[in-house]
Amino acid sequence: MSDILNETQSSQSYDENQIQVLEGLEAVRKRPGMYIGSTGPKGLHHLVYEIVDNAIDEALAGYCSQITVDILEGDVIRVTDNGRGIPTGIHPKEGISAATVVYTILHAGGKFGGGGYKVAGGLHGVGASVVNALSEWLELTVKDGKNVHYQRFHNGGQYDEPMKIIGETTETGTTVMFKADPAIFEETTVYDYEVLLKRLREQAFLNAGVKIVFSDLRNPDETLSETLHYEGGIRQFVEHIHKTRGLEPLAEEVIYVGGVQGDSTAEVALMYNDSYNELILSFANNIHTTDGGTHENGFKNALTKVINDYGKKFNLLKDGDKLLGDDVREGLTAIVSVKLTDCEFEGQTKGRLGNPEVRPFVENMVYEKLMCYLEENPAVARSIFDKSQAAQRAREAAKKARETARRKSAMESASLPGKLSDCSEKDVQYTEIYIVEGDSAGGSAKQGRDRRYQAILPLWGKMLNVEKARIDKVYGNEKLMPVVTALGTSIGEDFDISKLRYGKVIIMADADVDGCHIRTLLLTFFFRFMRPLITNGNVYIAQPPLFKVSKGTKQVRYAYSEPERDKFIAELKGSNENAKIDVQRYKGLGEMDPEQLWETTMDPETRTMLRVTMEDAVKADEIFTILMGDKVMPRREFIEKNAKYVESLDV
Ligand code: TSJ
Repeated sequence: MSDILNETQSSQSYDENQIQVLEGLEAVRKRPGMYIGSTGPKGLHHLVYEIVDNAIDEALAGYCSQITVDILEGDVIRVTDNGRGIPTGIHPKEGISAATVVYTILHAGGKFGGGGYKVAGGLHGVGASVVNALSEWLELTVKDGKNVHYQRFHNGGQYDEPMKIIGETTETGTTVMFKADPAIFEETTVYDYEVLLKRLREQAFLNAGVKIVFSDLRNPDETLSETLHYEGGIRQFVEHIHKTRGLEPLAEEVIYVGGVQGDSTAEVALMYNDSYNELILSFANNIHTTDGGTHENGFKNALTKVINDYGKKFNLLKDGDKLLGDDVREGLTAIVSVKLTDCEFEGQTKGRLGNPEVRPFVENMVYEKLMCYLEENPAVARSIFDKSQAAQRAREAAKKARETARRKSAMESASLPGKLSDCSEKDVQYTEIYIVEGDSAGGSAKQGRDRRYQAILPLWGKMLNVEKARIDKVYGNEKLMPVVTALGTSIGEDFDISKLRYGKVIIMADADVDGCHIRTLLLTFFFRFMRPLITNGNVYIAQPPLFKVSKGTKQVRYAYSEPERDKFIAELKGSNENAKIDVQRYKGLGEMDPEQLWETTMDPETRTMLRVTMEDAVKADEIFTILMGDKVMPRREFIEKNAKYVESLDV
């Protein structure tokens, strides 16, 4: 910002500024998705992150010790920091307050959350104008140690008066208060406390020492509040994950390594637990890189190399024997966080870090420092090595089990499961498989389907506790094996997407607790053993209607939510207040006859389906871990927090 301030050019009038402002911000209002991803709940929450990120920058620059975030009545957000305060002096080029510039001029390359983000001493205010553009109103208050400056914007960034002084103060800081515009966020403008809490907590972990006080003041009878302040940074992030998931750590302390190269920093915190799962969360400039990238690859390479070299050095590993990446990452929880002056985000969802120089930087740093740590802590080193070797042995045993299973199925020659009703088409471009829980629903689906393109696989048998099961347990499991053979891809290391027999894999289950369970189980299973199916976008969740609203036998509507049900009731009633409207609540798929099921849920022309994202799968995996894990406390906490989800569940 200071280089903008140094430019000297002729001032413009307020009128001219207003026009320029409206043109810039109008572009944001016309295509909000380009700037915040979506206008759904995700985009709504993004507004808060964007404002908070600016305050965090001020904290990282060393000028701010506390950030306060409040959800006020009416879903108004207020963010306050005790930093230097956005500069309020007159901007020489624009002729208005610099703070007004931050809020009304769209910054070049300021694509939300990505692009032109800079750490420490960099580009403050990116995104503030976007939030302003998408707000019904926004108020900015800046304290500079002398005066209190104030300005109000309305209708997406318009203002009637310039920034003005409204009082005196000895304090410094910035306060932003805004109300998201319901005309933009049509679906909802209601914030989810847990969603904001999770992200703010994550930011507090990633920026050690930054103190964030988060409160929800919407309910006058019950204020929710949390102070998020972690001097231990990502070390505490790893501890937090273990605690909330009920995982038993292998060693007492979290291992932490970090380094600096030029303007870049990298840090890694890691810990092993007694589960068989791997969880690596990576971040670049505090942005979660869901698809990993060069920083994550550098870390993984280093870890594999360190543990192998350690084994060789201390004669724990026989000549020619090698531990693979999957072996050394079994039961690992790790956070990888890098901060760079310029991040390149790649891939369709921009979820992967691309900077090539980051891989060797992280790889060398982790290799050297982790090797040092292991040599200084032989007991910890030994427990990690032994665990990796146990994983390697299990992998070999699993391979044998796989080969036996393959031979067996080849001998029985019944390669496709008996309950599968296959489709006639073979081209995966057109085919889909419905995985259906419950025999009666399976029957309706089988009769209602288009047999040319739609295959039906009803599921039966007891649930498998995947949490404590290694991959060898999947082979021979009566519930999951039919899914594996029907899809044709195999699992784990053997997974081969080119063998997939259906382009769409659709989970169809009731909207009740059992349905929830089967969805969670299948998503967790796909996430752990057939992950490319999810990243490739092949997995869907069918959306059966919840209500049938009818007037007589001719006028029938299907509603997928309660508001929709009420809308249809009103429409069918029309002006005839006495009309008899029949409302049927579907408790399960089994209550629908084949025609209804086809019409409402399976007909590609009329159905709606949800495509499963990695995020959904990660969530399912988390829920599964907690529900099936053997720790009582996290499970109880989870059930208390998610009472709605687990309503009648007797765990
Ligand atoms: F961007 C924003 F408006 F959304 C926003 C900015 C929101 C919040 C809650 C805080 C902030 C913010 C910005 N807090 N602190 C600052 N600091 C500056 O803008 C600043 C102050 C002084 C100097 C300087 O060089 O003297 C430079 C900057 C960038």
